[in-house]
Amino acid sequence: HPEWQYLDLMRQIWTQGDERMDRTGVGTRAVFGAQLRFDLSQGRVPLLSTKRVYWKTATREFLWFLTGDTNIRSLCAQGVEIWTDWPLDRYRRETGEAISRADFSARIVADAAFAAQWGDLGPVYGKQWVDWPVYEPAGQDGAGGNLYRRRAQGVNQVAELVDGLRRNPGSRRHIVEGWNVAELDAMALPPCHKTYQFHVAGNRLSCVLYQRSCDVVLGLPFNLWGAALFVHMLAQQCDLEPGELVWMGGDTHLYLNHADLIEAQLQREPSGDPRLVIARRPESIFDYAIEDFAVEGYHPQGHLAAPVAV
Ligand code: DHF
Ligand code: TMP
Repeated sequence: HPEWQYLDLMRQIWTQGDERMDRTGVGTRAVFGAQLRFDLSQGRVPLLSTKRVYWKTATREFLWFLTGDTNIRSLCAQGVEIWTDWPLDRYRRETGEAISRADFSARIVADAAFAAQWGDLGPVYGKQWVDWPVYEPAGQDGAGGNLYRRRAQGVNQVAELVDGLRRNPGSRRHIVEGWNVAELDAMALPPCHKTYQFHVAGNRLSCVLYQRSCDVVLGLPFNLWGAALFVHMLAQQCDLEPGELVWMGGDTHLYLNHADLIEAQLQREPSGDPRLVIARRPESIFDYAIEDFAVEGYHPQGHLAAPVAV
């Protein structure tokens, strides 16, 4: 079963990883450099069966990236709270107010001005994917220095990807990049799933995802799902068949406060063969809605909750 790859990686990190302190202060065990491969043919998806993964939440996050939005407001309005902790942390630090996460999220939804001030994550995935900034020369200042103006519309990497896959499938340049070096400082978190490269062989569309930093318990199940979803959507839009997902991790880690979940999940055995069904073929890659997606044959074992390291 393909999920053994995930469990084997988890076990390997847990038993042999290097224990080190990390940015969040929680501490991790980590390996550097890892690879997983998944067959995506016939609707197959790398959706874990050894715990319930909220694939609709992950899908809502992915569709939010495609809108270019970087504010958590529309996620919170849909009941998706996976990004709330970072703006909440900033709000608490800067105002000293001891607001609960639920109250913060409710205020983000109710109050547009509050959301504009406190709900934005900076130029994270969505912004870079569909509106990577472009600067053009705009004359000189009084001292003879060059001036630049930001173009109203940046590069839509996703639109160009679809176009490229259709026009020139054999290209080795089908890349969506999140790592905008000049803007990292303005992001709440620099991108983890930073590079997606696509490849067409025959009529099969495959993807390599490079993830520089990976929380194997909370992040990876969502990231595998997101990448697989991306391939299935692109294949549909470009009249290709989904091929393979190759996931590559840089710092691939387990947080020490996930010990109970890890011990429990490593006792479980994978089963089943879930398939993604996309109900219709939208006009473009930007026109999918959550209702368009269903998963058949998903019968996971129970959810295992774990705290997220902020
Ligand atoms: N920071 C860290 N330390 N790990 C992450 O995985 C992570 N992921 C981020 C942002 N920062 C991060 C964005 N993605 C969850 C899943 C994905 C995600 C953030 C959080 C999460 O908490 N998942 C839980 C609950 C999901 C829910 O209640 O909807 C899970 O069990 O899957
Ligand atoms: P870092 O920026 O210090 O590497 O911390 C980011 C943490 O978030 C790290 O544990 C990896 C995790 N993460 C994922 O695994 N997947 C994701 O999609 C995101 C946004 C974060």
